[in-house]
Amino acid sequence: MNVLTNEQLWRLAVTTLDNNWRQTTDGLGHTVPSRTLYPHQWSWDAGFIAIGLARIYPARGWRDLRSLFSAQWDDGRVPHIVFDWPDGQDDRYFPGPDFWRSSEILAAPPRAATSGIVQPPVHALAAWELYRHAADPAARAHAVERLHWLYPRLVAQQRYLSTRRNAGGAGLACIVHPWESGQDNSPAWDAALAAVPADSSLLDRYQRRDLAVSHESHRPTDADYSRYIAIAQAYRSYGYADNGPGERYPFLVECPAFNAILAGAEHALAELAPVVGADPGPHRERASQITETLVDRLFDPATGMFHARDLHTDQLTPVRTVGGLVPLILPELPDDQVKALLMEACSPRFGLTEQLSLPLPSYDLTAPDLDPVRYWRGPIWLNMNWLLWRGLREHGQPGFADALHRAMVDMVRGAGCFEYFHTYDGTGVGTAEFSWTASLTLDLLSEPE
Ligand code: 9WN
Repeated sequence: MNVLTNEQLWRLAVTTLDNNWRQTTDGLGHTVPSRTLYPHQWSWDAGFIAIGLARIYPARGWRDLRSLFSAQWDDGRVPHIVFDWPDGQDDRYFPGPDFWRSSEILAAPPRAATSGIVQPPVHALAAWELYRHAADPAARAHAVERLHWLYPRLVAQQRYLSTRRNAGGAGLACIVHPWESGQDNSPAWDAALAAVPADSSLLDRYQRRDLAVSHESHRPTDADYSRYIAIAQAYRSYGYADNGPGERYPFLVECPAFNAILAGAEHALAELAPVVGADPGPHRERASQITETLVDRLFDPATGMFHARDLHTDQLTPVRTVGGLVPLILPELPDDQVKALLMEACSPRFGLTEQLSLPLPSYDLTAPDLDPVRYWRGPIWLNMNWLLWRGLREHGQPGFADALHRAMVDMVRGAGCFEYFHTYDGTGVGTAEFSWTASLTLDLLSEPE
């Protein structure tokens, strides 16, 4: 692919999002992450997508959020996938509706079949970006009207994550499946996953669909996939209830990026609350509490970064992954942790400099098991770097922020809107025409260095 000018890159990103828009029969419509690999609506993708749509088609951004939150469960959980088709009628993605069986489990099923797990709550931030970029009085009025609908649903989502998912009892949300982190195959989960037996017979019963459209060397292994299925099945077998004893959940982890995004959502809600006549105070308090607990429980002074805590063993995972740098997005992160994260980001493990040529990898560059093309085990993701860029700006680091901005835009300029990028040369890996790469590129181009 030729290196694109800014105008060409902008057009490519807009076309990618246009091609991935899907009008659904219920009239709502949404953007799919990818027409081939992920042909439905995904939760945190919808948030990142709306952030870019705020720059070109805000009404569509609000529709994406509306589609997702119309499938919110009564307990406040926002499912990680909203399916386009009714139960069992399509097999383009596994696990589909007939695996998750949301309609059998819920007393009041939402408008669509969904999965039963969640993803990081980036949606309040997306709503704030849509609101703050509303350019004229009509757009602002539309945003206010949309917020009156969305704000209570965002609050319910936060309540679900902060209470029902507080399995560790300290006030952080736990994840019950690696897919809930959004960084599915990250080495951060290896230790916790090793305790889950890999039952290969599950792959005789269920067929992976991802390998039909992407290369085996880029995707999680069969052993990990069979663990993913077993963990999801266990959660389903308890009706996706979150109040059982810990042993019920084969995987029970506190993820630093997930909880940083949870606290970030409270900050965004504090901005949005006055727009709908609500009190921002409780949101600010919760943001501060989560930030404090995150530092207490997930920061390791020995490594100078954040790590996931396995609630079964009460141990922090030793590996260093990009998710452990994401708490940098938090405005109230104490100076000591900000300094430590900057030092870690600038170490040979993540390679941040003011002259960097490629954005930060998903995994420690010095780790012997880094794989430059396999899913979350080394390659570069635009959404994680976009979060870090926001964190660098938040903490007064314009030199690093601008360098990272340049590296992100140049990588997509050279490779196109791929799902992720090769650790060492930035070539595109995974599925092409990936929505959040397109949308966050639009955000970056709209916010020059
Ligand atoms: C499982 C859709 C999703 C992203 C995740 C990414 C990947 C799914 C998969 O794709 O996960 O949810 O099948 O691998 O890891 O972050 O939301 O783009």
